[in-house]
Amino acid sequence: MTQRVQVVENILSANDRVALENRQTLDAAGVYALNFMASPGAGKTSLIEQTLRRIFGEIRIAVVDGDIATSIDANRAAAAGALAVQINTGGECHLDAVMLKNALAQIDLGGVDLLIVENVGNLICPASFQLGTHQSVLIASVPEGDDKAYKYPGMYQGVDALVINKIDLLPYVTFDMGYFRRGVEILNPGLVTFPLSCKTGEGIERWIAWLRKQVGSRKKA
Ligand SMILES: Nc1nc2c(ncn2[C@@H]2O[C@H](COP(=O)(O)OP(=O)(O)O)[C@@H](O)[C@H]2O)c(=O)[nH]1
Ligand SMILES: [Mg+2]
Repeated sequence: MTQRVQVVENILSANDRVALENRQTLDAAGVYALNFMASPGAGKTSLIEQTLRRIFGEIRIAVVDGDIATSIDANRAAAAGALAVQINTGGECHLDAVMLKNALAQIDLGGVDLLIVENVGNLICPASFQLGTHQSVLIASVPEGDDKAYKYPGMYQGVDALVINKIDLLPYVTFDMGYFRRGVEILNPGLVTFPLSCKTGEGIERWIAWLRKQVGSRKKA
């Protein structure tokens, strides 16, 4: 048992070293990077598409998509106008810093203002692996249920912003927003939160305004 814990600690600290290198690479190029995490189907790729639609031509975006297989999401991001790189993890349930490092090597970072990393859909493993991104965003969605913060505290504790997607489905799904938000508040007090719908567009402008501010505060010299 002790040996296993030791091995896991070593893997995580090796990962953290590469994450630091990634951060230095991003900073040197003046790129602001976000790590999108969520369950499968919460709307990560949809939010990337909606974001691109609104800031294309204003902020230069690259997307790194992580999935266990296929390039469906990178194709969607590329179709929406992003420079997109797909990482297939071959079964791993999360991205790690080495995978991002290899993806960064394929991108001309000098031509990028914002990098969005779409992590593998999973509320557990991605929370344990730093990538070197500046901030992480959790995309929750209404049909997942209002108890997810209580059930996946590690994920909710570690993020810098929370999107609550699919609010267009609130009339059809049992989802107590007060109960959900109380769970989030206990784990991550004051967390900036964006209820929105990628389908109707409601709430997205507030998210875009936040994003513009984050990118603007790290503008290339
Ligand atoms: N009703 C509704 N459906 C959505 C919304 N956002 C995404 N979807 C749908 O949810 C499914 C999964 O979305 P996707 O972006 O692929 O999720 P991902 O797996 O997290 O990247 C797709 O069928 C989307 O059309 C939303 O705001 N409202
Ligand atoms: Mg996706």
